[in-house]
Amino acid sequence: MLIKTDRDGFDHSVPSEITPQAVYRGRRDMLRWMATGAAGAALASWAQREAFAQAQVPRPGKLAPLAAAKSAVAGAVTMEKLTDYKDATSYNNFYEFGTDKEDPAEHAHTLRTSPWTVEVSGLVKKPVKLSIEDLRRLAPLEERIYRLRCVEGWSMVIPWVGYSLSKLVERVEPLGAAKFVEFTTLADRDQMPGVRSRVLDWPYVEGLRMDEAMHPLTLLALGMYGEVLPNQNGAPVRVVVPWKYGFKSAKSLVQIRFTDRMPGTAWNKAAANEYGFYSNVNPNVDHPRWSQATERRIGEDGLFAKRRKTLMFNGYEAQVGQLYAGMDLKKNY
Ligand SMILES: Nc1nc2c(c(=O)[nH]1)N[C@H]1C(S)=C(S)[C@@H](COP(=O)(O)O)O[C@H]1N2
Ligand SMILES: [Mo]
Repeated sequence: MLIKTDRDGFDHSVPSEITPQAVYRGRRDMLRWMATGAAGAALASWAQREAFAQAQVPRPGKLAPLAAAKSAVAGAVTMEKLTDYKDATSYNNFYEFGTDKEDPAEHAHTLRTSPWTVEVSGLVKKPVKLSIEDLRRLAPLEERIYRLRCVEGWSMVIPWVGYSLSKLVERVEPLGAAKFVEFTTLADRDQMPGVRSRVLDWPYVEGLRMDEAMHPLTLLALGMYGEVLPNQNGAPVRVVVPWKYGFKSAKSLVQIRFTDRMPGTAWNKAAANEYGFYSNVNPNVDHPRWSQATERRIGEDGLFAKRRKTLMFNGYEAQVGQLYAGMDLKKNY
């Protein structure tokens, strides 16, 4: 069966997604059910999409499991084919472990993820230090299937486990003066060989405007593929901001700080004319050295594989477009 998802204009041939229905309905019943047209209606329904999404997430069985319920947040589950776990864990950007895509998978085993604390501080009523165990308990864990689009022109589809960052923000009660959130990630030479090089001004810092941080799609991620995060993907805790270029999704967080000033971010400091604060995925605003109009989906990279069209806000425009109403996105790149 061919399912046309008109949202992004791509056809996805996904016979495997029919299997769960077939399993619980039985074959004859299934055929009758499909003939009535109910199948089509059900396919479009949210519940059905959820069931299919769940069925397609493989559990790699490599790390500790992290149970999660399907997310009910609008836009939090894309139906696109998942990136293979192997690709998602062997083709990474994590400059603390080196600048080659293979480096994080090769070197990140030296990262000690336990014990781990995240300090939440700055312009808040209730600053707090939280262990990873605290963070896992802070809110119910959800599975979110997000596209992640790197500024370099490739993308993946990853089933993350976590909850909206807003849950943590609400807990610390930001003051009215708090306008931005700054994320600081671990920079330890002993555990992270890449930190000895000067490619970036360590620690790796990222930031969001308060309304971006509070948007339900902004995820505090503790796992992926139903398990705790692999080190190379930012263990034990990271953010994932699906409508922004991948570098906004800071890995291995140690501090979350509320401030009244726009934080200086690692990539903006490294090349201000190439990487702005907002960094929203935008096919209409080219990077100074290359186009952002298309992308290569990891796993589709055969000789004849077509590049995909990059979508405004990475396909999350319906959910986040309002945040930027009236802003010149060419200036605020
Ligand atoms: N601390 C830290 N976080 C980081 C990076 C990094 O180098 N250091 N790279 C970013 C970039 S450029 C991308 S594309 C994503 C990649 O996430 P993934 O390896 O889980 O796909 O992580 C982001 N977070
Ligand atoms: Mo990236």
